[in-house]
Amino acid sequence: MILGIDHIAIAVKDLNEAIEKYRKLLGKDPEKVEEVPQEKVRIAMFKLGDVRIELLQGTSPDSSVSKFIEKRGEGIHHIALRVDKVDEEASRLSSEGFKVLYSEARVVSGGERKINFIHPKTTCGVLVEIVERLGVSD
Ligand code: CMX
Repeated sequence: MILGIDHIAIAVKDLNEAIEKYRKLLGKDPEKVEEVPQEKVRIAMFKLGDVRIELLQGTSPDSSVSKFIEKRGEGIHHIALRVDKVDEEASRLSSEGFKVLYSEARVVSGGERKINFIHPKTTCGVLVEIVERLGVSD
């Protein structure tokens, strides 16, 4: 089941500079800055009510975020939908004709989140992440 929007992710060239900009824009510090090696990114999460803004920088030239910036420049990279069970949603979406990118959902952030992605070609040009927050109530 889709529970709501978890976060909106913005691809940036320089995470530290982007954090400073968004700290001023939002008037708060990020709740978390971390590397997600499975996705070859460093991220900063700013929590705004129930939704987060995620800033993303690729950590290598073959990172999908680095390739995105190379092709399109900085900007909105994906929208993440919070779900209760990521594997069930991936199966449902796949059976509805959406292209699910990972055959197995990935557990990231020290076991905090389990994620998968839907190819933008099947979602009107927007990369969609589905995310289950494991053992967290907020
Ligand atoms: N949003 C919308 N369109 C995108 C896109 C994005 N984020 N990334 C790529 N595309 C488009 C490209 O513009 C291209 O369109 P055209 O064919 O019209 O030129 C098409 O999709 C294919 O693009 P590509 O450059 O060939 O890119 P790849 O096929 O190599 O990869 C994708 C695209 C979506 C499969 C890949 O980025 C992916 O696997 N993403 C999921 C993982 C991910 O994004 N991880 C980083 C975030 C992790 C996190 O938040 O923790």
